[in-house]
Amino acid sequence: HKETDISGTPVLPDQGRRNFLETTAKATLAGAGLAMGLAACKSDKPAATAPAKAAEGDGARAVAPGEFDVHPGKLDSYYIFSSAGHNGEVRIYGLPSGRTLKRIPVFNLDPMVGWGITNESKKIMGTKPDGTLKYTTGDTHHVHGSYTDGTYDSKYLWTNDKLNGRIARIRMDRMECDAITEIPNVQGFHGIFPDKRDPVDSNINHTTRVFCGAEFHSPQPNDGRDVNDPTKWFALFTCVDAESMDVRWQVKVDGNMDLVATSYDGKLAATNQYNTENGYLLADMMSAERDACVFFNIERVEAAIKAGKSFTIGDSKVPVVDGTHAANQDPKTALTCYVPVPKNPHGVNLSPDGKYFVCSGKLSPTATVIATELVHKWFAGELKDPRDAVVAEPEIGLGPLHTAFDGRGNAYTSLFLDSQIVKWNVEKAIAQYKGDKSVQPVVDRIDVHYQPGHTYASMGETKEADGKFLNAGNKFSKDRFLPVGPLHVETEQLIDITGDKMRLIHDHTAYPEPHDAIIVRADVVKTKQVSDMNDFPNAVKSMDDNRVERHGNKVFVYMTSQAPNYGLAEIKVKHGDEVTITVTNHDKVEDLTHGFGIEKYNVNFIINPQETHSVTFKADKPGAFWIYCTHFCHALHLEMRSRFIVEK
Ligand code: CUK
Ligand code: CUA
Ligand code: CA
Repeated sequence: HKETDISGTPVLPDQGRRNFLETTAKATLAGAGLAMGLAACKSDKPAATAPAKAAEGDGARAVAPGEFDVHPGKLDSYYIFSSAGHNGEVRIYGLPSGRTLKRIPVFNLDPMVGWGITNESKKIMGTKPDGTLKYTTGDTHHVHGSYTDGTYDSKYLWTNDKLNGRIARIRMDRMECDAITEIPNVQGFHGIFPDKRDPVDSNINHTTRVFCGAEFHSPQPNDGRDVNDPTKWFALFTCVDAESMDVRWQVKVDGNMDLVATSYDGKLAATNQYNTENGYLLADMMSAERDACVFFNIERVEAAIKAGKSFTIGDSKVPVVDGTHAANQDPKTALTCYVPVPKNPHGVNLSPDGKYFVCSGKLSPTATVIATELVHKWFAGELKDPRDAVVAEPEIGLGPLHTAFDGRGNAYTSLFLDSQIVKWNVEKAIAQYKGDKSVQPVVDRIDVHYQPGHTYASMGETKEADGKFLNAGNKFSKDRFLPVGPLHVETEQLIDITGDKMRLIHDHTAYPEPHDAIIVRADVVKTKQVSDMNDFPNAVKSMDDNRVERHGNKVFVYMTSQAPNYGLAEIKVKHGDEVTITVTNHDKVEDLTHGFGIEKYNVNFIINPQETHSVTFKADKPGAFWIYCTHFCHALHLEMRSRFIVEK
């Protein structure tokens, strides 16, 4: 197997990586105009004081063959719940194997499941008055789970749709999307994070709110009247109710939002801002030396809304409060605290002990450590300058994006430009910032392949961070897998972080394009393998209930499935009828899913054991059309058929 450089010239393996990096880094710098932004770095090398990086595959550190194998029939010890980017779905992988376990359709269409085809899924996705879907695309970036006592409770996952401004919820017992809410007056809804307890009521020690950041500012209201007036353009931070999925409130902010993190005490939500300049153009967005990480005082925001200090925008009924600098000058009443951080940060992550928020300056080779306690002090009027909440700002390498934690005081930051994960010690970084020149916060580096976006650790976003596995979600795979044409698969790399040195365990593929994920201990996750028929209000409960009912030109077909038969061998309707077919799967055996497809009618969905799904469509083609089971279920699966007869 020969490695080639970007021009196709065969080269030695290590050179291949280096050449590629240089070419990509240069292209990235030139293309995005980052050279200008990085002027402050003065060097294209990691900080000179950093320890030399250990070569990948170093014999002493290499992972022994089979060390992390999950043998046939054995189960993984962790789940990864991952976003899928502009594919619009959420995915589940097993770790350490990297096996794909499930793809959960959310904002996208999925003909296997019938997502976007069944009436039940269309109701969740949202329809226009004519019954067709309002949106058929989405862009998921972040997936986060609901919390109880500071760790995952396996109840819900939430994900964002950056493209159409929607938040979706997945119920974890079935691992299916059960609610989607469109957030008013936002564009570029990017960061999302659930709270971990109530800010006031100490009895509520679980998630009840989900916070959403909007990355793009837009005219408010956005009805065409103020498109040319920059003063009318602003972005909103949104709170959604975890149970009802209703939008509770919004906060007007200066600048934009990117990612979101929340404190363990329920009192703070944070979001990094890279466009404090409110720029429309790249150069404008990079013009300020510092941007910010803005903290929201949740208790005060909700008190302000209760006191009626809110307004509404356009047709939206959602109360909005003013969180801008100008309106929040007095710390003792402020709703927001803007902590300055270096140029265009990307990512904000909380340490598992809850003490520090880490916000990386994408265009600065640093990570900024902000003490939770000091942000509280600022809100109490006991800290003069929000910048004083910064307790460390170590130089860690080029293009720092996201930070993960091992629960032992170490942080792991993805370095997009350096194509590395850098491990650094938070307390050492604090000591260095205080003036101790003898400490070096960076303790290890590992090459990843290539250009990592998010990195995340096992249970790393909970109080139970266990420091076992770290995943690097890389944006370029180049030469890591068999070539499959111009679109490359992405590389997910699993790293062992139990020792002093990080060790690369293996690569697994991911169809473009995951961004973020969480790694959850397998024993935490509780799912049902067979549904309860009573959870489906339209279930055809008895095998004797198979029937066709006509109401004018509307025909309702009620049928069952039980391997290898459908409850009706024939369905007769008239050309032009509106047909609704409801199918209940009476099989109780785990894994005994049936499919339901109608030839030429573009109808296709599955029915898991004890579940019910329905479709509605127009019988617009006369003739006889086979209905067949699309999901392999039985030795007589091919014979599992029925006829759809449309009479002229
Ligand atoms: S983002 Cu993609 S690498 Cu949307 Cu969390 Cu940073
Ligand atoms: Cu039922 Cu295949
Ligand atoms: Ca900026």
